[in-house]
Parts: sequence; structure tokens; C-alpha cells
Amino acid sequence: MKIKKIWAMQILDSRGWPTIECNLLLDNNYLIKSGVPSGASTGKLEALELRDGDKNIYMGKSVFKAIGNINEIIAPKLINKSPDFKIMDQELINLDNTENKSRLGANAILAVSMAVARAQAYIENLELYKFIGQIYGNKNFVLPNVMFNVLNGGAHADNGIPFQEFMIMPISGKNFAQKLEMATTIYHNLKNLLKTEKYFTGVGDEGGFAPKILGSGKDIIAKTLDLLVFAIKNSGYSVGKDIVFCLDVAASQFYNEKEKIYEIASDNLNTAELITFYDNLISSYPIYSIEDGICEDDWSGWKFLTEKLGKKIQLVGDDIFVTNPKLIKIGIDKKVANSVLIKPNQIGTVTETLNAIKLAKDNNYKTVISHRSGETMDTFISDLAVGTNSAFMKAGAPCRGERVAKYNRLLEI
Ligand code: 2PG
Ligand code: MG
Repeated sequence: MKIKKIWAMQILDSRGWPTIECNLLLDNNYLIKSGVPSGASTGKLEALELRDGDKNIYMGKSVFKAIGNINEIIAPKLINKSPDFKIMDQELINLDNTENKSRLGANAILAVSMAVARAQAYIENLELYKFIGQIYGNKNFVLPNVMFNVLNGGAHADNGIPFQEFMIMPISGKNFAQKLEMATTIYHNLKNLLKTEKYFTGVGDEGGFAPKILGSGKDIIAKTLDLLVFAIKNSGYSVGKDIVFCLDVAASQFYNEKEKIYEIASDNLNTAELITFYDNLISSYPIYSIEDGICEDDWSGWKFLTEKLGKKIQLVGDDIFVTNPKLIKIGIDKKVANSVLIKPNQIGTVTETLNAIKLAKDNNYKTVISHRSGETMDTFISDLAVGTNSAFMKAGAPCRGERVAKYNRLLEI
């Protein structure tokens, strides 16, 4: 079966900014779609998300150039060929021929890459996760442990909470459906608690609540975690036995480069003080995982963090690795972090995403498959997590269509 047509159009993401939907029509007229997400707290070395920059259209954020690249440059190369994402990803990489996919745009390239992988799975009559498993060399289809982001701060909410994501991870449920129920019950009880305590109950970009919590930086973090502890207890679950915490600090967002200081609201901490703060948090709360605890450029700070806390908890590298096998390799060699966040749009093709996962796992780094804060209804990452037997996944709160789409897909699988 061959590709009859490929065309892209501009759609909106969950934040109301333009993004790309790619359509791929096979010659039996079966239509395949893919949608590309977009980050807010992006790593400096991510592959380039091509935007038009014309202030008069969507305040500069339209993606018509990238869409034109799909329709006029990429599509003609792939039409009338049988979908083969490995070959076609390489073709896209060659066609772009830049280090960060800045010619065609990583958003354009990923949209096509995901559509081609889906088309190939369809032709081989396989569910996407099984097809990914076949390519990746995995037959062990276990659903990931999910980190549910129930409280938003940082770049995902305007509430002054310095850390970006406060996630709960159910560990005692007997299957994903039960864990989803646990997390969702806690989510609703958290809302009730916030209401009772007279906090704001609106949500942030990833569907977690975004209350304004006052105090010094360290106080805000402790108060936030205390709210989660109460919500978990109010739901009848045991903190630490049933539910553990995962944080995405997104430390690059509040690092003062010039002063070499982390500005956590009113508290200014140097690297050693910040790590001590984490250590104290770990002693007081069942924290399983900390993502981006140190700024993305500070490899020696990251190494220090790993030496201090790497045996106690999972340390996830997001902005520092940006799903890039070259950077992950440096991390492995330098013994930095012990886990890698995986976001396909940081690197731009399915092939390179699978390479990043393989490299991490072959070196005993766990993988956390991740959404972006700006999302579409595309559920590719759920299949990616199961197909590669990744231990963890995060896709936001158990609330808002674009987040629950991923969890509902896990239920289907
Ligand atoms: C992160 C992500 C997803 P963003 O930092 O891990 O939660 O956020 O997409 O804004 O980079
Ligand atoms: Mg992150």
C-alpha cells in the first residue's frame, strides 16, 4: 500500500496557540492524522519549533511556513511510496540537513514522522503500541506507572508557585485502571480541600489546580505538598504506601544566571543549598522523583545533585537532555541524572525518539514518556510508552480533554 497524499493544516493546541495537524491518505483512502504538541518551559537545545513570527497573525505564533514545508517540500518526496518510518525519518533528516531541524521545523517533521509510523502500523494490521514494540524489539507490553500532575506552578500557571509540577503517582493499585481511579479521586478531593481552605480552584496549563499560596519560597513548596498529603488522606489512601510524589522543579525557569542563584520566590539558594533543600523535602515527604532539579546548563551542579541524591530518588533530566541521544550519552558518561524525560517534539522524529529511549534504557536510565504543556488530542505518547515498555509516563492531570485522551488510550490498550 502506498501514500496517496500528505497535507497539513493549522489547528489550535490546548493553550489556544496554533500547531500542526498532518493528514496522510493511503491509496485505499484510509486517512491517518497526527497532531504536534508545544512546550512552555522549553530546553535551549530542543529541535526548533518553526513559527512564522508575523505579529499580525496569532501574535507571531502561526505555523504556516512549517505547514508549507510539509505540503510543498516533504509531501512530494513521500507520495507514491510505501510508508516506512525508519527510511522516511532519515529522508526527512537529510532533507532538513540542520543540527536542530530549523530548516523544515521539528513541528513539521514530527507531524509527518508520527503519521508515517501510524500508517505503517495500520498496513501491518497492528495496534500502534504493538508496531512500536516490534520496531523497538519489545514484546513485554506493560502499562507505565503514571505521574499525575495535580497542582501546577512555574511556567504553567500564574500563581507564584516556583516549582512547575506537583505530581502524584499511585503505586499500590493493582492495574492502571485502579491507579487512574485513585489519582482521580485524590484530584477531586484536592479541589474540595482547596475550596474549604478558600483557595482558588481554577486549573493551570496541564489541568492541575493553580492556587495562590503565600509565604517564602520554601514555605510555599511545603504548604503545597501538605495540601496534597491532606487530599490523599481525605481520599482514604496512605501517603508513601499508596501514593508517592514526583516533582518537576523546572529549575532553569528560576535560575539567575548572573548571580548563580536559584530564586525560589523570596528565597535565594545556591546550588548546594538547593540540594540540601531537596534532601530535607525527601526526608519529610515520600518523594520518588525530581525532574530538572538543576538548571539545564549547569552540568557540574547536576553531577553534584546526582552524587548527593541519585541513590535515594529518581532524578529525571528533561531540559538538560532534550531527548537528544548525543546529550543523553554525555549524561551517561558523566554520571548525571538516572532517568530521562522523553518528548518526541524535542528531537523531531519517531526514530530519534526510539534511539533516545534505547540508549537510556541500555544504560539503566529509566524513561519517562511525556506530553507537553500545550497539547492536542493526539495520543501517540501512550502507545510509545507501552510499546517501549517505559517504566513511567506523565500526561498532566486526570482532567481536560487533551490530558485524559492519553489516559483513556492507556485504558484502551
Ligand atoms: C516539562 C513539560 C511537560 P513543557 O517541563 O516536563 O510537563 O512542560 O511542555 O512546558 O516544557
Ligand atoms: Mg520538565
